[in-house]
Amino acid sequence: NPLEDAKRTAAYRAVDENLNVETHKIIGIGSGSTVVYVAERIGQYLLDDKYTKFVSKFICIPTGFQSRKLILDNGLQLGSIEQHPVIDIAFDGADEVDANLQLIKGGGACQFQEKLVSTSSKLFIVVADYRKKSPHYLGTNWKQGVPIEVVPSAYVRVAHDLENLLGAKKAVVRQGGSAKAGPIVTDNNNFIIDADFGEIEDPKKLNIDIKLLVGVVETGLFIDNAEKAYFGNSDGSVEVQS
Ligand code: DER
Repeated sequence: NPLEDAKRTAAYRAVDENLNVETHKIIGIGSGSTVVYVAERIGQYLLDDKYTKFVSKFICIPTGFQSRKLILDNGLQLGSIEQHPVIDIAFDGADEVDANLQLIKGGGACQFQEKLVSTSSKLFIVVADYRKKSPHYLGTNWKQGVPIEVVPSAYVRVAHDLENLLGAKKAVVRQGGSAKAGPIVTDNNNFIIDADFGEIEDPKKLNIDIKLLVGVVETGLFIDNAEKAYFGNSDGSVEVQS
C-alpha cells in the first residue's frame, strides 16, 4: 500500500534522524495513523541490543486513548504529562503543513492533548504523507475546516461567533456518523466544531481570534511549534521541511 509505505518511511526516518537514545528520555507520542509507525520504530529500538539499555529508560507521554494504546502495544513505558511537564522530543502527524511549518491538526479530534504535549516539548517533529504538504496556505488541501475543541454547553455560541464574528463560511459540530449517534465526544469529554475559513493567509492571527472565543478549549492551528516535518512520497522518497 503506497500510502502506508509513505507514512512508514517518513516516520522511520524521523525517528532515526531525531531521536537521540542517549540524551532523550521523555518522548511525546501523537495520535492518528502516521504516528503509529513512530511508536513501531521506537519499539524496534527496544529489541535492538545496542539500544535496549537506553530505550528501556524512555517514558512516553500520550496524546489520547489511541496514543496510550500505541505506547502499550509497542512495549514502551507509559508516563503522564503531570509527572513530566517538560518533554524532550515529541512526534505527531498533521492534517496540513504550510510553507512556514504552521499546521492544521485535529482530523482525529485529539488536538487538545496533542498541543499540550507538542508545546511542552523541546523538539516537535511532524510525520506525514505527501498529501499533507500544502503548496500554498493552510486550507488549500485540507477542506474539512479548522478543528476546534469546545465545551459542549457552548457549541451553539461558539459556532455562532465563528460564523458571525470571525467570518467562517460554516462552523459545524463533528458528528459520530455510523459510529455514534450525535456529536463525537473527545478524550477530554468535549465536542469538536470544524470551521471552514477557506485558505488561511494569517493562521497566527486566526488562532488567537479563535482562542479568545468563550467556550473554546483549543484550536487545531499549531503555530510556531513544529521544528521539522517529514513527508513520505509514494515513490519511497522522503522530503524534510524545516
Ligand atoms: O488529529 C491529528 O492531529 C492527527 O495528528 C491526525 O490529523 C494525523 O492524521 P494521520 O496521521 O492519520 O494522517
